[in-house]
Amino acid sequence: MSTPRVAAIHDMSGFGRCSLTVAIPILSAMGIQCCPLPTAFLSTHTGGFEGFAFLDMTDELPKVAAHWKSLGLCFQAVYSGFLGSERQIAIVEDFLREFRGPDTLAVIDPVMGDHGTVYQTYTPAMCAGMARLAELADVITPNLTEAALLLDIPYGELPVGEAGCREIVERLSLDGRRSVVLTGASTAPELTGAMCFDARTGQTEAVQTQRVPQEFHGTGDVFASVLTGALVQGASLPDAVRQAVDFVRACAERTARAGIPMREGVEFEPLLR
Ligand code: PXL
Repeated sequence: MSTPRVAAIHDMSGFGRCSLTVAIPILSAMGIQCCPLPTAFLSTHTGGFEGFAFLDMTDELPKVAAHWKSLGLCFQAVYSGFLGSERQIAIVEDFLREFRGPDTLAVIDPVMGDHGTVYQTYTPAMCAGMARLAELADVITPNLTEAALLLDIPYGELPVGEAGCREIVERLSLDGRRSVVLTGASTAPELTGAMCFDARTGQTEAVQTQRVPQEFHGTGDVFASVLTGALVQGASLPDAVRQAVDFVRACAERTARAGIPMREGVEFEPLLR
């Protein structure tokens, strides 16, 4: 069997371990060819840094898609995350329509914010567009902040606890047609992980691990990259979520022990093997 191929539509941030600097190494280590479509080039990510350089790549995306189409490329998965402008939403929608075959998996990480706050470069129109884009997904991977934005309810009014997380993923499933993996979902104070709704089975399941009592930047990107890799390898949704939860926990534990500043992301490199 040839090496599976994933189109990864995220930003490239030079420092801070997120998006493409996470997706490329993780997918490669999982034996998957990662073909990046950078949505923007930044000096750092926008969480915890000020004065970052930001080059919007919107105009390049359709040219990349057209060239790839002329080469007859196919992808086992299209995996999108942080977008650089409102116009990119329609471009990613077009990319999905162009490149989606009957077996192509569409994983959309609706990256918009964290800890109840929307990221600096996201406008309300971009958030509304992200919700529309996410309707095309087979699997979405929101955190709690993004779940509130997708449901169009204030962060403080999200349903809470294990029952609340179950309700959130079921409400986000588009009547059971879309799989939902809610990250940062916790069923007990000492635990964290994900709550997932699997559209293939109709089952909702919590996947939990011991909480590392510290926040880290970029864990959502590490999580969604491992999840995408495992799904492309043929894992079931709950098994892919388990792999992602366990890998993020291992990275978080190591990073906390090393005392690395939150904004530098998690030290996943030593654990890639
Ligand atoms: O981790 C999500 C993310 C991705 N890309 C950029 C970001 C963020 C979150 O802050 O700023 C550029």
